[in-house]
Amino acid sequence: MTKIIKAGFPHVPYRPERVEPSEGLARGQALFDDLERRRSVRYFTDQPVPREMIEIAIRAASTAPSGAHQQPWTFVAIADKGIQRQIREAAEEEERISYGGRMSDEWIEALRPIGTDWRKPFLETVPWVVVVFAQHYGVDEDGQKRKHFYVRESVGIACGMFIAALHQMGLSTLTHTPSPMGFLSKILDRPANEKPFILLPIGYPADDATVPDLRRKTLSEVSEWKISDP
Ligand code: IYR
Repeated sequence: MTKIIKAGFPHVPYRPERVEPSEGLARGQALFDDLERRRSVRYFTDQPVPREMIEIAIRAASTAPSGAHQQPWTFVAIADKGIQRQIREAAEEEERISYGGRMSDEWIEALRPIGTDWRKPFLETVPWVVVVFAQHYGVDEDGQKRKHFYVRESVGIACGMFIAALHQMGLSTLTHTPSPMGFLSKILDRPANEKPFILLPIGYPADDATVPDLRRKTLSEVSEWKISDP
């Protein structure tokens, strides 16, 4: 086969599965119906979750598009009660200060329906905690720094895909952002080019788990359409 070169870089043919619009719509509807059932969960059981499920979710997340294909993320997967306790204690220490005055009144008021406070017991209950780190620059084999582009966008998209993959497998999670998160770099011994991005406790919801009775915005509330007249 002749090699394809575009702009001086090797290309390979891209032949995704062909899907008719009717079948595409049915698949989209099924995906939406499933994603629509996802909720952020704060009450978990300690029921074990096989490592392979976390591995496949990380691989799914890592298919995300990223600036210059730099894949500027590291998923640190923790199933260690000692480390989980350290994370809980440090997170609660920061959150106690945040809820005790570091957060604005407006912020506290916005969180009222969510019912959160400084206590984070789920960090110890769950079988897995995954901390996603954003690599603000890369480091070559020879120690040279390489700038990364669109880091927050890239890592944000990867996290969304990670959450969708967990949900698809029947697992629940919560996007927890204890602030500031510097303690995670220390506890998890991460290098200077990585900054903590999001912390996700992962497991099965408790039998008596509840979630706030909230509604999602409708399509018309979240979209605006510019379509030429036929
Ligand atoms: N980081 C705090 C506060 C918090 C902030 C937002 I925005 C939330 O949607 C939920 C919580 C915490 O994790 O409790």
